[in-house]
Amino acid sequence: MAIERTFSMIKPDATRRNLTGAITKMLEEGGLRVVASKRVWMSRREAEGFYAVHKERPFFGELVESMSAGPTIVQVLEGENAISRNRELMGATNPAQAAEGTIRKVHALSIGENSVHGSDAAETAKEEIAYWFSETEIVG
Ligand code: IDP
Repeated sequence: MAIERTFSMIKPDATRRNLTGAITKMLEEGGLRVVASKRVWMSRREAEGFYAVHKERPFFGELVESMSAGPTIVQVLEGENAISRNRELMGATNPAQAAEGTIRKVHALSIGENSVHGSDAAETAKEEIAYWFSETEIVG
């Protein structure tokens, strides 16, 4: 199996409820290792840039608003098949459809305030890691 890196965020709805440790524990117990982590309060411009792929979607304004409403923990996670493993641990985008025991099932409030982000493919993982981290900040 391939050791991969993926990009993860603990979103403002979760940091507001003091869930940074609880969510990180679920990621670690799920087999992923945190190899970079920092707390950022992203600007609207940073949120718009990060989520540019969604700019034509009807929820874009709401997404930018919620992502710049408070602190986010940005992380690089490493492990076997880290990209798909993280997506499994997160659960479906809409918490009402997320599987039992997933982070979103346990902690998310709604489809908009769904507590975590995780890259969906190798190319996006690379881009998203580079958006928030320099190589020297990642310590494997
Ligand atoms: P993902 O985070 O599971 O990969 P995406 O479809 O890439 O889901 O959407 C990115 C983010 O946009 C979601 O995590 C969620 O916060 C937000 N979002 C997606 N769909 C909706 C919606 O219908 N209403 C409000 N926010 C949404």
